[in-house]
Amino acid sequence: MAILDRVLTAQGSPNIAFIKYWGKRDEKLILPCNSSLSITLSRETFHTTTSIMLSDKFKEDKLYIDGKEQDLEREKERLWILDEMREKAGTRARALIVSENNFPMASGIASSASGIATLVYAANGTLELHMNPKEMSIMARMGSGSACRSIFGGLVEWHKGSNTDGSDSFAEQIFDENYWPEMVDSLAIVSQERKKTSSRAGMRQTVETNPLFKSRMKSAEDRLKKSINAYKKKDFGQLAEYIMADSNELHALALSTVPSIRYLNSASLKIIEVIEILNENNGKKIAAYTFDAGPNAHIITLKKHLDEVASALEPLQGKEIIETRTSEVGGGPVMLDDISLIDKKKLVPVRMQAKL
Ligand code: 2P0
Repeated sequence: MAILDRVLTAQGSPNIAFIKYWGKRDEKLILPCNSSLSITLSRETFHTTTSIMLSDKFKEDKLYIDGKEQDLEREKERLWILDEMREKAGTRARALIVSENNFPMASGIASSASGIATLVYAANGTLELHMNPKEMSIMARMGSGSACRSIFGGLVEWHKGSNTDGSDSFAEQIFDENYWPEMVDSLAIVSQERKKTSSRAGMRQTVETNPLFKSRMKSAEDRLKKSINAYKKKDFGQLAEYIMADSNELHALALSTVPSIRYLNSASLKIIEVIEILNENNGKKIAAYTFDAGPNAHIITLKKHLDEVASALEPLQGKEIIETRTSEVGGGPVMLDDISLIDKKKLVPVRMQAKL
């Protein structure tokens, strides 16, 4: 039985992929061509908070993100999973959903991963579906691929699976968030603009036009296995090599797609150079850069090297780099009992989050 006329609130966080998901074998169910691997970021640093209220009295669904009402027609590729969940729960009650991110959307920080994972988690509660994390990850995957990984904390693998119905394409926690507490992601924000090519369109173009894509599937799978092994041994140098190689492969693929897609900008390239010089001067890899579908640099390092990384990037601060935020490895989504983003009388958002 769904919970009606009451607000439930959940909070989740983005993830950063070490081995990237890029390319689908099924566009509707979102089945990937390769498995991927990520760490979930800490909710303390980056989060999406989502309140949901279901009611028989509502005539239609409404969604507000960061205070702005969204055009649901434009969001239907992601939000069809809400109907799936309602059908499972046997209710037609419409939903008022209010969601807030404490980081800029669509600039290479995984707002759709965080947003969809948090929505699935909140809806699972309000619809009383009692889905387990694996089932939630499958549901989240159908909304936005990388969202399936944000259902879990720690180091997470999204198994590509081979079934046509997607039943074996789900995320799984490999190590929890306490396994390697030294690990951090220092995000250097160099742009807050919306990207020109969405990930969805970008990966479709790559699959359709890029002859290099075939070899990517094998290299990603190999690198994924080796990365899990390096993480298990806490061999940062090895892991850093795989993280940077995979990011470079993704952006080389994007560049060689027709028409060419460029997610990195000149600030991103400068950061790559700084990290390479830093590693060279240390005689070993103490930091790794990785970029999603945007120019912002995620610098993966260990807490003991944070000062060195910060000094190396210092000349770019206030010029190329707008702001840096450092996150530990975080846990999966949670319910928040004492927060509501919905003004229950006016049925509009209550604004409460401070932006980065
Ligand atoms: C990833 N990215 O593994 C890769 C690396 C961006 C670069 O997953 O079409 O928003 O909704 O499944 O998950 C971003 O793509 O795409 C992404 P859809 P999604 O994190």
